[in-house]
Amino acid sequence: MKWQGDKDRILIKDLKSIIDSSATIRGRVTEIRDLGGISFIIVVDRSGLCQLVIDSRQKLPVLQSIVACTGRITANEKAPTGIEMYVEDLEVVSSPEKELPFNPARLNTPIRSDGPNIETLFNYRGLSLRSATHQSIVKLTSELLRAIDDFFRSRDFVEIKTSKIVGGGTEGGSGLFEVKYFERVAYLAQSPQLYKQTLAATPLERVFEIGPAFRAEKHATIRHINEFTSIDVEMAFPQGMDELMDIQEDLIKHCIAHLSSTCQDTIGILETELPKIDGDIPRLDLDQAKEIVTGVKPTRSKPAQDLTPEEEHKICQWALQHHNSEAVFVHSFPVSKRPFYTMRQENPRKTQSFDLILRGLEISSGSIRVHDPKLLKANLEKQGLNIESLSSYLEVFQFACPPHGGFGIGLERLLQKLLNLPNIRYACLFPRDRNRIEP
Ligand code: AMO
Repeated sequence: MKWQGDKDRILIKDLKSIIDSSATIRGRVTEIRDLGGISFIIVVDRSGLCQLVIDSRQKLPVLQSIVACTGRITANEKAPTGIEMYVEDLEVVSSPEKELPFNPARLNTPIRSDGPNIETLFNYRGLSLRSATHQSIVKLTSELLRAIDDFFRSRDFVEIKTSKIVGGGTEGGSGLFEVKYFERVAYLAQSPQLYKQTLAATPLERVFEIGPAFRAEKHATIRHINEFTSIDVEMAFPQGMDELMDIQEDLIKHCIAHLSSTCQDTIGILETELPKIDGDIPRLDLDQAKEIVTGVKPTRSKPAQDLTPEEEHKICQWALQHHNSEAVFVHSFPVSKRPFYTMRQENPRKTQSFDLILRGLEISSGSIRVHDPKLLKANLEKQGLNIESLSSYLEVFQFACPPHGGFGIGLERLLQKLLNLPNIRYACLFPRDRNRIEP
């Protein structure tokens, strides 16, 4: 192999400015059509694709080879991008030594639940990521992260990264992964909840973190994974739950606007549409939401507990029909359904908590937090949690803490719903579920 460096390389997107001259491109072979005398080969690089025209008597590269091709660039309306290269020299830099299980170009179609087998796609993730469809999700995710980052920084939030090896759980119901930590057992963090609260209690006041969160849940559904990316937000002195919901509403609208101006290519490839949110996102008390979807008014003796997945779908249909919004906030969940750090309302059976449901799926949860150490201790005791293991967290409150609150959004669920993907796994690079830790 004689790799010459890429000094003489030109990116495919720049070929249109040098029509009728000679150039060298480097990239990957994604399609080959042998028409007898001549062959058409598609080569892609990070900037686009180019059709090569080559004499079929020459030894042709095989699919997925990495090539360096030199030739004359000409305009041709019939070529996929309006230009093509008449190859004078083609060097194969690297070619597959193993048979491909599938041709990644065959995945260049919108993602549908009855599409190619999802397990095969993830078994050969390195290959499926070579398709335009899967790469476009990666690019859109990168733009989404930029939009989130810009949004929070422009509102005085400081980005933090906290440890993912922790001494205990924070999120009640969901399970913990154990890790051997020298002579002790440690756990993978379910959420940065306690750390973000600790930071919001400092004069920084406003923080956000985008990082991994681990849940040892045995679910096998289209909306659960065991490692997800959590977008965590925490702020001191919020003007109640409404300010937290306002911030989240502005964030979602900002993300949709940013993606719609930067990612039309991806949206086109996926043949999808970003969610519609005209005007305000409606905000419903859980009891109201339950009554809308079941037709039965919850009572004091039989209060609403939560929404089922079917009810989450129904409440979004209602929001679209009545408010032109594919998103809806549901708030005021009962104490029994929220973690120990959640502040109660004047009605002590309800909490100052909320979920955002987008296109039928809960994508985030948030609340005003308890900042009184006595109340916090009482909650921990009531829930049978180990106060000792949370002593350094409790000290944050014992040393005085401002009122504060925040929320956490699952990045992959957000992507799943923004792009209408049939399974959360398509929004992950390398999904982790009950049956998969490879690749
Ligand atoms: P919660 O446990 O509701 O709240 O999680 C917040 C959001 O994280 C995402 N999520 C998941 N995504 C994919 N697979 C999973 N198994 C999974 N579990 C959770 C969801 C969910 O809405 N500390 C609180 C947040 C807060 O109050 O600030 C928390 O973690 O999108």
